[in-house]
Amino acid sequence: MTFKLPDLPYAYDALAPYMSAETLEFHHDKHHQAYVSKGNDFAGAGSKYEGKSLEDICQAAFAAGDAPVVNNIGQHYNHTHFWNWMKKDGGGSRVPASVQTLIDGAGGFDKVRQDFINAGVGQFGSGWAWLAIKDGRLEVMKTANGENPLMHGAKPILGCDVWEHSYYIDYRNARPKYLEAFWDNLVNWDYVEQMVSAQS
Ligand code: MN3
Repeated sequence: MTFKLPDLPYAYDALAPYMSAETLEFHHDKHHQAYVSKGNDFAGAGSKYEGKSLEDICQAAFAAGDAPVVNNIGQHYNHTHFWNWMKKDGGGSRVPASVQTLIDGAGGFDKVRQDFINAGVGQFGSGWAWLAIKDGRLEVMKTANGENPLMHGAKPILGCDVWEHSYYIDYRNARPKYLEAFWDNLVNWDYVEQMVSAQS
Protein backbone atom coordinates (compact mmCIF):
# COMPACT_ATOMS: atom_id res chain seq x y z
CA MET A 1 0.00 0.00 0.00
CA THR A 2 1.16 3.53 -0.70
CA PHE A 3 0.08 5.78 2.12
CA LYS A 4 -1.37 9.16 1.19
CA LEU A 5 -2.02 12.33 3.16
CA PRO A 6 -5.81 12.71 3.41
CA ASP A 7 -7.33 16.14 2.83
CA LEU A 8 -8.51 18.01 5.90
CA PRO A 9 -12.31 17.59 6.12
CA TYR A 10 -12.70 21.40 6.60
CA ALA A 11 -10.96 24.66 5.78
CA TYR A 12 -7.79 25.58 7.66
CA ASP A 13 -9.64 28.34 9.52
CA ALA A 14 -12.74 26.27 10.37
CA LEU A 15 -11.73 25.45 13.94
CA ALA A 16 -10.64 28.93 15.03
CA PRO A 17 -10.36 30.29 17.64
CA TYR A 18 -9.89 26.91 19.36
CA MET A 19 -7.34 25.67 16.82
CA SER A 20 -5.87 28.24 14.44
CA ALA A 21 -5.35 28.02 10.69
CA GLU A 22 -1.61 28.33 11.32
CA THR A 23 -1.62 25.31 13.62
CA LEU A 24 -3.75 23.21 11.25
CA GLU A 25 -1.69 24.13 8.19
CA PHE A 26 1.61 23.18 9.85
CA HIS A 27 0.21 20.17 11.66
CA HIS A 28 -1.52 18.67 8.63
CA ASP A 29 0.70 19.80 5.74
CA LYS A 30 4.08 19.36 7.44
CA HIS A 31 3.83 16.99 10.40
CA HIS A 32 1.26 14.53 9.07
CA GLN A 33 2.89 14.61 5.62
CA ALA A 34 6.23 13.66 7.21
CA TYR A 35 4.65 10.62 8.89
CA VAL A 36 3.13 9.57 5.56
CA SER A 37 6.43 9.96 3.70
CA LYS A 38 8.41 8.05 6.31
CA GLY A 39 5.63 5.50 6.60
CA ASN A 40 6.04 4.77 2.91
CA ASP A 41 9.79 4.41 3.40
CA PHE A 42 9.42 1.92 6.27
CA ALA A 43 6.12 0.13 5.60
CA GLY A 44 5.17 0.87 1.99
CA ALA A 45 5.32 -1.16 -1.18
CA GLY A 46 7.78 -4.03 -1.02
CA SER A 47 7.91 -4.08 2.79
CA LYS A 48 6.73 -7.00 4.91
CA TYR A 49 3.64 -4.95 5.76
CA GLU A 50 2.40 -4.79 2.16
CA GLY A 51 -1.29 -5.71 1.87
CA LYS A 52 -2.07 -5.21 5.57
CA SER A 53 -4.58 -2.65 6.83
CA LEU A 54 -3.39 0.37 8.77
CA GLU A 55 -4.83 -1.18 11.94
CA ASP A 56 -3.05 -4.48 11.37
CA ILE A 57 0.25 -2.70 10.69
CA CYS A 58 -0.05 -0.78 13.96
CA GLN A 59 -0.52 -4.02 15.90
CA ALA A 60 2.09 -6.05 14.03
CA ALA A 61 4.75 -3.36 14.24
CA PHE A 62 4.17 -2.83 17.96
CA ALA A 63 4.29 -6.58 18.66
CA ALA A 64 7.56 -6.80 16.71
CA GLY A 65 9.12 -3.77 18.39
CA ASP A 66 9.49 -2.10 14.99
CA ALA A 67 9.89 1.47 16.28
CA PRO A 68 10.08 3.37 12.95
CA VAL A 69 6.79 1.79 11.83
CA VAL A 70 5.12 2.17 15.24
CA ASN A 71 6.03 5.85 15.18
CA ASN A 72 5.22 6.78 11.59
CA ILE A 73 2.34 4.46 10.72
CA GLY A 74 0.97 4.88 14.24
CA GLN A 75 0.97 8.63 13.71
CA HIS A 76 -0.54 8.30 10.24
CA TYR A 77 -3.43 6.31 11.73
CA ASN A 78 -3.76 8.69 14.69
CA HIS A 79 -3.78 11.88 12.61
CA THR A 80 -6.09 10.51 9.90
CA HIS A 81 -8.73 10.08 12.62
CA PHE A 82 -7.73 13.19 14.59
CA TRP A 83 -8.83 15.55 11.79
CA ASN A 84 -12.21 13.80 11.77
CA TRP A 85 -12.52 13.78 15.55
CA MET A 86 -12.88 17.59 15.34
CA LYS A 87 -15.39 19.86 13.66
CA LYS A 88 -16.57 23.46 13.74
CA ASP A 89 -19.04 24.00 16.61
CA GLY A 90 -18.23 20.59 18.06
CA GLY A 91 -17.96 19.48 21.66
CA GLY A 92 -20.61 19.76 24.33
CA SER A 93 -22.46 17.14 26.29
CA ARG A 94 -25.11 16.16 23.72
CA VAL A 95 -23.64 12.89 22.48
CA PRO A 96 -25.14 10.08 20.39
CA ALA A 97 -26.92 7.36 22.36
CA SER A 98 -24.35 4.62 21.77
CA VAL A 99 -21.59 6.91 23.02
CA GLN A 100 -23.69 8.04 25.98
CA THR A 101 -24.18 4.42 27.05
CA LEU A 102 -20.42 3.85 27.07
CA ILE A 103 -19.83 7.11 28.96
CA ASP A 104 -22.48 6.24 31.55
CA GLY A 105 -20.71 2.93 32.12
CA ALA A 106 -17.48 4.77 32.89
CA GLY A 107 -18.90 7.14 35.52
CA GLY A 108 -20.81 9.70 33.47
CA PHE A 109 -20.02 12.64 31.21
CA ASP A 110 -18.34 14.96 33.74
CA LYS A 111 -16.10 12.22 35.10
CA VAL A 112 -15.08 11.00 31.65
CA ARG A 113 -14.38 14.58 30.54
CA GLN A 114 -12.14 15.17 33.55
CA ASP A 115 -10.43 11.77 33.22
CA PHE A 116 -9.71 12.49 29.54
CA ILE A 117 -8.24 15.93 30.32
CA ASN A 118 -6.21 14.44 33.18
CA ALA A 119 -4.88 11.73 30.87
CA GLY A 120 -3.70 14.34 28.37
CA VAL A 121 -2.17 16.55 31.04
CA GLY A 122 -0.56 13.53 32.71
CA GLN A 123 1.07 12.20 29.55
CA PHE A 124 4.70 13.18 30.16
CA GLY A 125 6.18 14.51 26.94
CA SER A 126 4.62 13.76 23.57
CA GLY A 127 1.65 11.46 23.08
CA TRP A 128 -2.12 11.15 22.97
CA ALA A 129 -5.16 11.04 25.28
CA TRP A 130 -7.87 8.55 24.32
CA LEU A 131 -11.32 7.16 24.81
CA ALA A 132 -11.10 3.52 23.82
CA ILE A 133 -13.16 0.36 24.12
CA LYS A 134 -11.55 -2.58 25.85
CA ASP A 135 -13.45 -5.76 26.67
CA GLY A 136 -16.69 -3.97 25.78
CA ARG A 137 -16.17 -1.09 28.21
CA LEU A 138 -15.03 2.50 27.81
CA GLU A 139 -11.52 3.24 29.05
CA VAL A 140 -9.69 6.55 29.27
CA MET A 141 -6.11 5.94 28.15
CA LYS A 142 -2.92 7.79 27.38
CA THR A 143 -0.11 6.64 25.13
CA ALA A 144 3.40 7.93 24.36
CA ASN A 145 4.68 9.29 21.05
CA GLY A 146 3.05 7.52 18.07
CA GLU A 147 1.44 4.67 19.99
CA ASN A 148 -2.34 4.19 20.10
CA PRO A 149 -4.86 1.92 21.85
CA LEU A 150 -4.77 -0.63 18.98
CA MET A 151 -1.27 -1.51 20.15
CA HIS A 152 -2.54 -2.06 23.70
CA GLY A 153 -5.48 -4.34 23.01
CA ALA A 154 -8.14 -1.65 22.76
CA LYS A 155 -10.10 0.11 20.03
CA PRO A 156 -9.77 3.92 19.93
CA ILE A 157 -12.97 5.92 19.50
CA LEU A 158 -11.60 9.42 20.33
CA GLY A 159 -8.05 10.75 20.52
CA CYS A 160 -6.45 14.10 21.23
CA ASP A 161 -2.90 14.84 20.08
CA VAL A 162 -0.92 16.31 22.99
CA TRP A 163 2.34 16.75 21.12
CA GLU A 164 3.39 20.40 21.48
CA HIS A 165 3.02 20.88 17.70
CA SER A 166 -0.73 20.44 18.21
CA TYR A 167 -1.19 23.37 20.61
CA TYR A 168 1.93 25.47 21.18
CA ILE A 169 1.07 28.16 18.60
CA ASP A 170 -2.40 28.67 20.11
CA TYR A 171 -1.94 27.85 23.80
CA ARG A 172 1.84 28.01 24.38
CA ASN A 173 2.52 25.70 27.34
CA ALA A 174 -1.11 25.62 28.56
CA ARG A 175 -1.89 22.00 27.66
CA PRO A 176 -4.87 21.82 30.09
CA LYS A 177 -6.59 24.77 28.35
CA TYR A 178 -6.05 23.10 24.96
CA LEU A 179 -7.57 19.83 26.20
CA GLU A 180 -10.56 21.68 27.68
CA ALA A 181 -11.12 23.54 24.39
CA PHE A 182 -10.82 20.30 22.44
CA TRP A 183 -13.43 18.54 24.57
CA ASP A 184 -15.81 21.50 25.00
CA ASN A 185 -15.65 23.05 21.51
CA LEU A 186 -14.15 20.72 18.93
CA VAL A 187 -15.07 17.05 19.42
CA ASN A 188 -17.07 15.58 16.54
CA TRP A 189 -19.26 13.16 18.48
CA ASP A 190 -20.83 11.84 15.28
CA TYR A 191 -17.43 10.57 14.18
CA VAL A 192 -16.89 9.05 17.62
CA GLU A 193 -20.18 7.22 17.13
CA GLN A 194 -18.95 5.93 13.76
CA MET A 195 -15.87 4.52 15.48
CA VAL A 196 -18.09 2.83 18.06
CA SER A 197 -20.24 1.28 15.32
CA ALA A 198 -17.10 -0.01 13.59
CA GLN A 199 -16.54 -2.20 16.67
CA SER A 200 -18.81 -4.94 15.56
MN1 MN3 B 1 0.44 15.59 15.66
